Amino acid sequence: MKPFDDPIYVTRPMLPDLDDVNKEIQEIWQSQWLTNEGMKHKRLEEEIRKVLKVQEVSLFNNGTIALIVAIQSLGLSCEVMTTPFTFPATPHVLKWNNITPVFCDIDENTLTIDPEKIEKAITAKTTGVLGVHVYGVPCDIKRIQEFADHHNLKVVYDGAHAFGTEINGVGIGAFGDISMFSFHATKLFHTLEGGALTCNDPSLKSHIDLLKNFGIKNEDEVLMPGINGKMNEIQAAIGLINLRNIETERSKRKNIIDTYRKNLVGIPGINIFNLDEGITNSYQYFVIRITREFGLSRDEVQLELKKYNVITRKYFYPLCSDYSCYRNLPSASRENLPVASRVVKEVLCLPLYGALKLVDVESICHIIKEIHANANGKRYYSILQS
Ligand code: T4K
Repeated sequence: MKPFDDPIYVTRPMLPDLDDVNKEIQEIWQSQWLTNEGMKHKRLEEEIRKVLKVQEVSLFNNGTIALIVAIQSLGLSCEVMTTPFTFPATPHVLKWNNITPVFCDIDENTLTIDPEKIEKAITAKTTGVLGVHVYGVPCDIKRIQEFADHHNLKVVYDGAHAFGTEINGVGIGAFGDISMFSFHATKLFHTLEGGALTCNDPSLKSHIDLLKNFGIKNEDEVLMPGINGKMNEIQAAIGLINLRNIETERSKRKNIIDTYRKNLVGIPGINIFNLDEGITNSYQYFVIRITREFGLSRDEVQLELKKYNVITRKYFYPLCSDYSCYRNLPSASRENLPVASRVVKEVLCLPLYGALKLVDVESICHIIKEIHANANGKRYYSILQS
C-alpha cells in the first residue's frame, strides 16, 4: 500500500456550510447582542435539552469550566473518586476545587471506573464520585448510584464523549447529580469550543447559572464568587447549525465504524469494542485494543501507521495517575491500578469523522493487515534463522 498523499487525522470537525454561518452571523450583527444569554444561546439551550433528553441544561464556553462549576455547585470537598483513564481535564477540575483526586481502577470491558473499586476506597473524607463515560461508553450508573446513596456521596459524570449516548432510550445526561458534555471542535457535536451541564433539578440549574456568570443575581446583588463560563452567540449559532446536520454526521460515522469492523475482524491481537445491548453509540471514537498476538506493540503500530500518513491517537495515554502532579498520591500507584496500567498500553483511536471516505477506511484496514503480516513474517523469519 502507498502512503496517503495528505495526513488522515484521528478526527476532523464537522464544518457547517459557510452560507449558513454567514446568515447566522448577520442576524447576530443586526441584534448587536454578542454574548450574555442572547437569543441564539436561549434557542440552543432549549434544543440541546430536547436532543439530550434531559430536564435542565446550562451552556458553557468549554467543558472544563463547566466541570469546575459542576464540582463547585455541589459543594464537593476533601476527596473525590475518579478514573485515571481519561483526559487531563477530569482530575484537574478537582484540583481547581482544592480536592484530592482518588484514583480507582477501571473495568476491563467498559474501561470506565470500576464500582467495586470505588466501594473499597471510600473513606470519611470522600464526598463524591467523578465518573467518565470514556469513548461514550456509559459507566455502571446503577451500581455507582447505589454506593453513592448508601454513603451519601454526590455523583458527577464527565460525559465529554457521550453526546447522544443513551441507555434504553434514556439520555445519559439524566443520570447522577450533574453531567458534563464537551462541544469542542473535535467532538461529534461542537460549537468550536463549548460545553454544557445537565441536571434534573431546576434549583441546581439556577445555582449553576449564577456560578457561570460571576455569581451576579441582578444589578444590585452578587451572591457568590462565580466565574465567567458563558457561551457566546457565535458559538451558539454554530451549535444551532451543527444540530441540523448531526444525524447525517452520525450515519456517516456509523458506516465508517461498520467498515472498520468488517475489515478488522479476525486479525489476531486486534480487539474491537462491543457495546452492551440497549446502549446507543455516541460515535465519538473508534478505538481498538492491540494485544501481544498482533506481533507488534501498540506504539509500534502507531509509528507504522504514521509512515502511511495515518495519524492515530493513544487516547488516553499516559494515565492521569502517572502525571508528575498526581503520581505521588497513594491511589496513583500502578499496583492500585492494574487494569488501567495494562489497557493504557493497548488502546489506539483510529480516524473517525463523517468526511472520511469509506474507501480510505478500507485502505487503513488493509495497511493494518499488511503491518500485521510483515510483523509476523519478520518474526517467523527470525525464528527460522535462530
Ligand atoms: N473530559 C474529557 C474526558 C475530555 O476528553 C475532554 C476533552 C474534556 C473533559 C474537556 O473538554 P473541553 O474543555 O475541551 O471542552 C482534544 C480536545 O481538545 C479535547 O477537547 C478532547 N477532550 C480531547 C480528547 O481531544 P487534543 O490535545 O487531542 O487535540 P488536538 O489539537 O491534538 O486535536 C486532535 C486532532 O483533531 C488533530 O490531530 C486534528 C484534529 N483537529 C483538531 C482541532 C482542534 C482538527 O482537525 N481541527 C481542529 O480545529 O485534545
